[in-house]
Amino acid sequence: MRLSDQQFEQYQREGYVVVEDLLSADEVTEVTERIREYVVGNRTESEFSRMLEPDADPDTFDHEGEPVRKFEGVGMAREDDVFAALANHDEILDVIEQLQGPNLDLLRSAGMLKPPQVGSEKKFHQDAAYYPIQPRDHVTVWIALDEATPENGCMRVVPGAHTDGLIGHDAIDYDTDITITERDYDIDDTVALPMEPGSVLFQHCLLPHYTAPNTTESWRRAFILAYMRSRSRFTDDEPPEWVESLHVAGEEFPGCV
Ligand SMILES: O=C(O)CCC(=O)C(=O)O
Repeated sequence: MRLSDQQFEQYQREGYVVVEDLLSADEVTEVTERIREYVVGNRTESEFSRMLEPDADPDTFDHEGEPVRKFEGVGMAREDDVFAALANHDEILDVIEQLQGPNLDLLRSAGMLKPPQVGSEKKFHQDAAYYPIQPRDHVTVWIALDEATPENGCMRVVPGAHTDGLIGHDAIDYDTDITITERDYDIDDTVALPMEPGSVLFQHCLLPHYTAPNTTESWRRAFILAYMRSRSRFTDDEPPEWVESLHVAGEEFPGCV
């Protein structure tokens, strides 16, 4: 799998590219079902942190564990066979290698679930702001597991703004939920990226993006993977506790992340 010249140029110029139908329907079903097994407690072998939707009434869901907004942990891709297969997916890694070179570490593995009606917004942010890492060019992979639409909170990006560098962010309620405060982006600055299940967005870590609340009756589930070059280094002496990495391809380098 290779991005065409046009797709590669779009990634460089706009900071993102969507590859349609990269995952098969069976792969999408497998990942979606595995997520559900964890959120309802039928599986426990993989360690991850979970965050519930603040406005959800658990009684209105088929299972009280369902109104999870996100669950996250690089360990998921180490310990769970389905998430490990996804993190090592040949075609995803082909594109990442084209963008980042052959030596790769996984930086993030997360299920991002916007439940019907109560799925909340994710405010404008750059993924790079969460990670004190140089070079600042890791790639976030956002995999649609359901049809993602403007109404249920598809990804919205500010095209080309990754070239502005890191913009000031502040924490909203806690350190792991931050938003851009140095600029006043709104929805008119964005392009909506509706996607079918199995389509995959490759996004530069400096690209500002936003997802709206889910106001529909259907789920908007996505899976996120993020990859950096194995030669990346932490810029802080003590990186935040949520930063963890897993080597996935090519060489490892002493002293690097
Ligand atoms: O999937 C979403 O709604 C937003 C996810 C996102 O932008 C992130 O976690 O960085």
